[in-house]
Amino acid sequence: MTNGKIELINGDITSMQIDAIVNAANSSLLGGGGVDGAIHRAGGRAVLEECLKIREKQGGCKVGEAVITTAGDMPAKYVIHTVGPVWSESKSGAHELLANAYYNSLKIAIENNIKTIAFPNISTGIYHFPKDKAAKIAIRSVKDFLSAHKEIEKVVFVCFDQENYDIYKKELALKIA
Ligand code: AR6
Repeated sequence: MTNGKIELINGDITSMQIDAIVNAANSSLLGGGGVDGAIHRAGGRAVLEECLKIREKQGGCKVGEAVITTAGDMPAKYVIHTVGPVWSESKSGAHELLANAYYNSLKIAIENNIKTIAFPNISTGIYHFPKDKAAKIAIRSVKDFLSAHKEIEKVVFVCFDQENYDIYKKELALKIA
């Protein structure tokens, strides 16, 4: 499914042939479960080694920020590691931090001459961000960035579960109508 420069697929982000895939990492950059675990497993040692170097230099990655490494053994060229917020009903700022994660991933992409990029549904797994709210933020952030920066040619939302796929399909279709 395509909506301008935005594409939607249901699948595994680690197998994507694209300039960069985004990782829903944590601040340690040492790997974890979910998509982070899958990316480190598929990318191999080279991904972790570059993460370790970034840790030495800047001590990890703050929530809403992004860093870049090789994609190691995966078909993509780069992994952009960003850290989404843990959902909390009571704490304000989660929406903005999630938008920052998308914005800063796209910003580091253009700084590295990346033209095509794939995002997982950041924060909607282990971090429990409500999927419908997260999809609206993701789509809004990407659309805003694309209208201000012409360098990016394609953004793919990669949904791993059917629920997220259906939410994105509806949201993106609504925007066309
Ligand atoms: N390809 C695409 N999407 C995937 C894949 C995959 N191979 N595997 C899972 N997803 P999560 P978070 C989806 O939990 O909520 C880690 O431990 C998944 O279905 O990976 O941001 C990190 O180290 C969900 O929709 O990330 C952090 O500690 C989405 O990816 C923490 O989890 C995000 O789910 C980050 O939590």
